[in-house]
Amino acid sequence: MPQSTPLFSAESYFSTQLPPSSLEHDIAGVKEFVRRQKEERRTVVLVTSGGTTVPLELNVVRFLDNFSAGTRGATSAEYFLKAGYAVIFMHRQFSLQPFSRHYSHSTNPFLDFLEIERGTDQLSPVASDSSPESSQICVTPSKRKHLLEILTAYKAVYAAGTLHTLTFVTVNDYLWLLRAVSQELSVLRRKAMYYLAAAVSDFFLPRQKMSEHKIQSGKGSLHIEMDQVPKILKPMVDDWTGKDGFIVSFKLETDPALLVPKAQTSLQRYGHQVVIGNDLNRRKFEVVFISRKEALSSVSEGTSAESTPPYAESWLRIDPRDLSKEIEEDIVAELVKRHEVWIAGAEAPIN
Ligand code: 9Z3
Repeated sequence: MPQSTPLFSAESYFSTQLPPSSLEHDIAGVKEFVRRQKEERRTVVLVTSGGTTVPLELNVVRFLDNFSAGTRGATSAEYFLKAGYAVIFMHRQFSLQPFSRHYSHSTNPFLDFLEIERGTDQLSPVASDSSPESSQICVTPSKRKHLLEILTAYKAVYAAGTLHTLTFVTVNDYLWLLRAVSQELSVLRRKAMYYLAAAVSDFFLPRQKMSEHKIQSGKGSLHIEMDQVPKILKPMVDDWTGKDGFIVSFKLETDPALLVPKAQTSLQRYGHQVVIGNDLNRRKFEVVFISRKEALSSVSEGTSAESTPPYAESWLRIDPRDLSKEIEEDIVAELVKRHEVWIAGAEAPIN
């Protein structure tokens, strides 16, 4: 009978896997950011975004990756900022970011809407002068309105200091950062929201089992046995955030029949506030909110509870043909409403 490896608990994971070298520095930055937001009495949301990698070697040449461009996280972060939240944006290095996402190199390269206006050469008025001093860079007129809107929002956020960015690459970086950031943010108690949109690998290779150098070919097929990534939502709810945080996780499935049951199981198992289920191919225009029924009783109508007790199942849909609308706008509006109810339900007043 094959021997099964014991599962990693969160505790055994953190006692055997090494923290990223930038952790201390990153957390000092988060501490300062949270201190300032607390002083200014803002609500803060941690948004995680993008896929996590699983390296196969210590000197990494190959790795597995999880699907995610970071659209959900980057777009949602913008709507949270617009709603007055301060945002800790923890994302996969090089995945999409709030504001700059509108000008992604592949879908809307910014060089394509810049134009050069050249001055005239004084000595030879016919030839145009291509020196940098006499050239101006302008935005194509048709793109100006949109750019101005984005740039204005971006500059306002930076002037207010309400966006703090952190990066991860591997699932190990992600887990260490998530724990440390959650612990820092927990000082805000119910005024902190955790919006876990990053695509997190379910499996990983513990460093003790990794080959130091590049895995060599020549021995036929490659067999790798991976361990399960510990289920960190439970300690996150109970310990890291002291049961006070408003925690929203995402459940990604490709089989529509599994979406609601898996989201319900997740909520039941971890006891957090909301699971948002999304089908890979429909995620841009349809999501389902799963939450406990009693938690919804004081939220305004507008979402239809139609599932079996004790869970409320509310579908949020937009017209897939309307490209000017982003579903994240409605997701964030709904969560902001629910978070207000959560804050109002605190036993002791929150500063
Ligand atoms: C999601 O489900 C996100 O909505 C997407 C966003 C990754 C689908 P894009 O970045 O995609 O807009 O391209 N994120 C969570 C996925 C996840 O890893 N969930 C885990 C699970 O389903 C645990 S919470 O088991």
